[in-house]
Amino acid sequence: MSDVRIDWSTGELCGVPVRSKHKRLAGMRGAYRDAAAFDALAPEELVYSVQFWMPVREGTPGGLFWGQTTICPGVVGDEYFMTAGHFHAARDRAEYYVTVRGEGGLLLMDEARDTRWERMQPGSVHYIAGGIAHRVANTGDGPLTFVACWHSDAGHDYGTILKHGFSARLRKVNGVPRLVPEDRR
Ligand code: PAN
Ligand code: ZN
Repeated sequence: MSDVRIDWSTGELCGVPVRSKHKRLAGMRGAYRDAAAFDALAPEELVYSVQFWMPVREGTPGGLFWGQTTICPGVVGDEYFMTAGHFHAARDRAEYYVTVRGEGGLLLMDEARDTRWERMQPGSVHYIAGGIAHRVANTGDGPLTFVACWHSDAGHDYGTILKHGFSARLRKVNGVPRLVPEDRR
């Protein structure tokens, strides 16, 4: 019997080795476009939670990690609640995302800063190639959950996104998601 189980109806993991992290609005200052809308929301509001299983030490060559991310429904101004987003520190490391429930958008940006997006819906399988920054936005009315599998030696480069952002944002325009190019910065 494995140490970890997944509930496929929610994506939730259970088992002793499972760890979790919670991202609240206070930890995402600067990520959203509309600063006034951001300041009007409660800093302690939960944006997303991640559960993950690291069966080997971070940095182990050839190992794999498993996780699930649940993003709450919500907007900051017209921008959907989303993950911070990152490149993998080891740029050649790829990843799979698979949607469990909800509706969303996966933003994919290459190192030339070209951004495209893929719709996420239950059952959609997304291959994130190496060298591609990835961020998920919840475009639906309920929780968006996806599972992920990535290399234990991938590492996370959050700094590049913190500094330069993505070149486009997924915004709610006339009630539907639209990829809107960012002003240059
Ligand atoms: C995912 C992400 C998770 C949270 O497990 O880490 O969805 O997003 P941020 O890490 O951008 O906050 C993954 O892509 N791992 O590599
Ligand atoms: Zn990743």
